[in-house]
Amino acid sequence: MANYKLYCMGESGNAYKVALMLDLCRLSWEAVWVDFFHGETRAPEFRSKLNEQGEVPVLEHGGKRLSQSGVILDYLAEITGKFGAKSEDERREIWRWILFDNHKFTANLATLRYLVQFAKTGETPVTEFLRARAINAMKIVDHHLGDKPFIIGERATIADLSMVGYLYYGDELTVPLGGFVNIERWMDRVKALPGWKHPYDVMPRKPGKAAS
Ligand SMILES: N[C@@H](CCC(=O)N[C@@H](CS)C(=O)NCC(=O)O)C(=O)O
Repeated sequence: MANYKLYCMGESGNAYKVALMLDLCRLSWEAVWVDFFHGETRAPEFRSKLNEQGEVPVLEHGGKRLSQSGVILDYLAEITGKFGAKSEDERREIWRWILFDNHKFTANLATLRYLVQFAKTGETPVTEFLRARAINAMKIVDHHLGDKPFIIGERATIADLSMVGYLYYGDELTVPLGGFVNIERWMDRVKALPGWKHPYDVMPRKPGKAAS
């Protein structure tokens, strides 16, 4: 029986951040598919039983139930001793980037992808606004990675797993990744970590699109 239960769906980059960490740490886990596209995260039962914030990922482990990918990553880093901080300065630097990720990087990329890819809004002033903000955030990250292989320096941490997660959805993001050379190299470095898998290969998708 798996030790960790992750409530997720393949389309969720935020859940993928946690799935990736679980796989890179070789932890035994099972995915519980959440029917996001039919409103499960908005249902009273989900909010009362799993997460009052109405979001995946949710991780259950050892009697604990955790949400917010950054908090879950921090929890797993503490338990495994992998991909975490080795000093207080590193801890602050990791959180500085996870907060930037949640506020500006993932936030804009994910909302843009949702509108164009899943809600099929077509191009609108809102998608233009979000794409411009996503590209601005990507410029900041690309510049930051100009002189270091990973977000806080020489080794991968949970800050990388948080920030890179959505980027493997590629064309679905409707943002040109091609111009961001440092980001592309960074994605390749994370991809080269033993245990890496694409999001659609680790988490179940909507019916008819099961994980391979
Ligand atoms: N900051 C949160 C964001 C989580 C999030 O936005 N999850 C999305 C799926 S990727 C969700 O469950 N949304 C449900 C909804 O908005 O109804 C995290 O990092 O865990």
